[in-house]
Amino acid sequence: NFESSDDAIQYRQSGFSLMAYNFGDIGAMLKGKKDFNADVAAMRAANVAALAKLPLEGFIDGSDKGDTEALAKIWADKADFEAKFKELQTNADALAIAAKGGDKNELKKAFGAVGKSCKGCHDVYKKD
Ligand code: ASC
Repeated sequence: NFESSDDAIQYRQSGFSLMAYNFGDIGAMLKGKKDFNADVAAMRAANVAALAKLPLEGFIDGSDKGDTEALAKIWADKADFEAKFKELQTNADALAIAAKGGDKNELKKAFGAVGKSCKGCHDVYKKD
């Protein structure tokens, strides 16, 4: 278990940072900002799927206080927050499968779905 709210905040933020890096790299390839490499995309997508499983654990009670952009609404509407997080995990799993499949159009669609999950949650539960 976490020793403190700060530890929990650091844990979840680390997960989000790693996810953003791996997801962002797929985006850069899909947007032509760098050469597309299907093997790299599949590796990145697998990372996103694994990383999407982690941050939820860090949203412990009381950790709305501290160096965090998480809004108190997360804890007020925890069931909805968790449902949205599960949706991200499902979409991230689908992203990993699509990337492994090698069809770039399927990858684009799956990438869009994950991005919507990120934004959908940020719009409601993250400070802007
Ligand atoms: C990213 C990232 C996010 C999401 C979001 C998608 O790469 O860091 O938070 O995508 O911008 O809308």
